[in-house]
Amino acid sequence: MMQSAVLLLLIGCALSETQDGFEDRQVKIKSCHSLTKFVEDLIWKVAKLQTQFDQLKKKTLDAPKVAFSATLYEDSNSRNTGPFKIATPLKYKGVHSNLGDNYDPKTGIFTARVKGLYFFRFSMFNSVSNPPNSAVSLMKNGQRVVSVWDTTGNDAHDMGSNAAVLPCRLETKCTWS
Ligand SMILES: [Ca+2]
Repeated sequence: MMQSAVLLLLIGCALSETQDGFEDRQVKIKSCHSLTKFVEDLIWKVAKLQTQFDQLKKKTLDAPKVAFSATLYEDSNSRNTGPFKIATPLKYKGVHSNLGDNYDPKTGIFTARVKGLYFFRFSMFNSVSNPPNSAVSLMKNGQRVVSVWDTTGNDAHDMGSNAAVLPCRLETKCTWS
C-alpha cells in the first residue's frame, strides 16, 4: 500500500512537470524529491515499528504467567487452625486458581519458577471464639516479611490483611506461617 502511494506520488510529480515552465518544473522536482524521500522514510519507520510490535507481541504471548488464589479449606465452614508451638507453614487447600503451578497445596509453599516481581496479599480471620490468639506472617525463604495478628482483648471474629510486593528469583520460596 505504501509502495503504491510512492508510485502514485511520482506519477503525479511527473505529470505536473510536463505542464509548467523550466523554473517551475525545477522547484516542483525538488519538492517531489523531498516528498518522495519523506514518504520513503515513513515507510521505513512503519516497517521498523511493525517489527518491534511483532517482537513485543511474541514476547508478551510467550511470557510465562503466574497467579494463584487459595483458602485454608475447601469448604466455607469456620474453624480454628492450630494452635502451633512453632511457625508452621499453613496449607491452603482450597485452591481456586494456580496458573503456572507455582503453589503446592500439599506443603503450602509457593515456589517461584519464574524470576519476577510478585504481589502477595493475604487475610486472617481471627479466632472463632475468645480469646483472640491468631498471627500469620508472610515468609520469604524463611524470613518474616509482613504479618497480621490479634492476640489481646476479649473479642473474636476480626479480620486483617497485609500485602507485599517482593522480587523473587528462581526457586524463591514463600509461605504463610
Ligand atoms: Ca481484635
